[in-house]
Amino acid sequence: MPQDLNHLESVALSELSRIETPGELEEWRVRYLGKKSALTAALRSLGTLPPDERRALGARANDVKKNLQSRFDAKQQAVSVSSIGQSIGVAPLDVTLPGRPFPMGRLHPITRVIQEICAVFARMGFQVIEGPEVEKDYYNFEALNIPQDHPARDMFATLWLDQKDDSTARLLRTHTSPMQVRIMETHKPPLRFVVPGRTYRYEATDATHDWMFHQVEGLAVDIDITLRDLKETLFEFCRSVFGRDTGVRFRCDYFPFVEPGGEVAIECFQCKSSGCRLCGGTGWLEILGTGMVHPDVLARCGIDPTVYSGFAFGMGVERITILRYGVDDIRHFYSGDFRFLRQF
Ligand code: FA5
Repeated sequence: MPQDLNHLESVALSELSRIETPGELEEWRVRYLGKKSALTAALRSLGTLPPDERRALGARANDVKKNLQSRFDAKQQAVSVSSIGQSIGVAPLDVTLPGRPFPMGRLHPITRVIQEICAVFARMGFQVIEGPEVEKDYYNFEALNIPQDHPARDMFATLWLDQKDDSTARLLRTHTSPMQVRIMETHKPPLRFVVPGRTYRYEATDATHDWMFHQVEGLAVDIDITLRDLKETLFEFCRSVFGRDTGVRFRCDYFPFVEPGGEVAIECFQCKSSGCRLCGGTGWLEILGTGMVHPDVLARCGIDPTVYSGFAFGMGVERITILRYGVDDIRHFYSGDFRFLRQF
């Protein structure tokens, strides 16, 4: 009987030394340490032996069981470590290797320029507010002194959402100026607001025109606001965004909702004002329309034009980004081409 136990122990240990997987190890445990194993049967049969034999054989059987159990525990640990190593495919793990680079996302250039524009005006005391892209005829046109059939509607080729000719007809806003009216209807002067947002026009595209583009509207209403405030605010804006050395041109223009009206243009970065495809040969890129808020518009919004005056402007964000970063065509911005976008 002791010889049987010695044989059993040496066979079990030699099999254990060749085991490599958790499955094989479990089979081994059932075979040598399980309830139906030869060792368990030997321990159970001890009661049938005479006392002397029982003591000696019992001690030996328990030794064998303890030895097999402790060798099993050690093997179980080794097998589980190596199976983790295999499953992650790195054995051993080199913790000194540099980490894998994580591709960083970035803001679209238009988003960045909108944030920059708003930050410049925030420093001058303007609040930022947003408004609806689906607008009513009333806010986009009528309240801005552009009634039905007014020729100035041709300045804003419109994408209509309703087929009716009244002030409730819905459209995709052609400019951010409707927000002038919404702000003046709901806030009391003094007012200083900028409104960034998307605008839409039913227009053919070229290097400086798209059918969807962004504007930032500006509105300031207070006692004693003059054209001088308007010019100084806009020149300060141009100096902040384009630097002191870039040429800025201010000249008269017509918009029905301002009087007088004007426009600001920046010298073309591509040809240095000598004329090229980008600036249409003029040497200048128009970035914004502006003017003193028309007294009729103030009155329509419940603000007394004999007490208050104000200025407004609407700037094209894509045009400013073109000039800021030297982009040669507005259509790059929404082409979804990562080779273009990764440059910013
Ligand atoms: C307007 O939209 C007026 N609402 C601006 C205004 C506001 C005037 C307040 C007076 C007082 P205009 O159509 O010129 O004006 O557009 C303003 C700016 O938007 C332009 O100077 C230009 O920078 C930009 N812009 C106009 N059309 C396009 C277009 N199709 N694609 C890209 N940018 C455009």
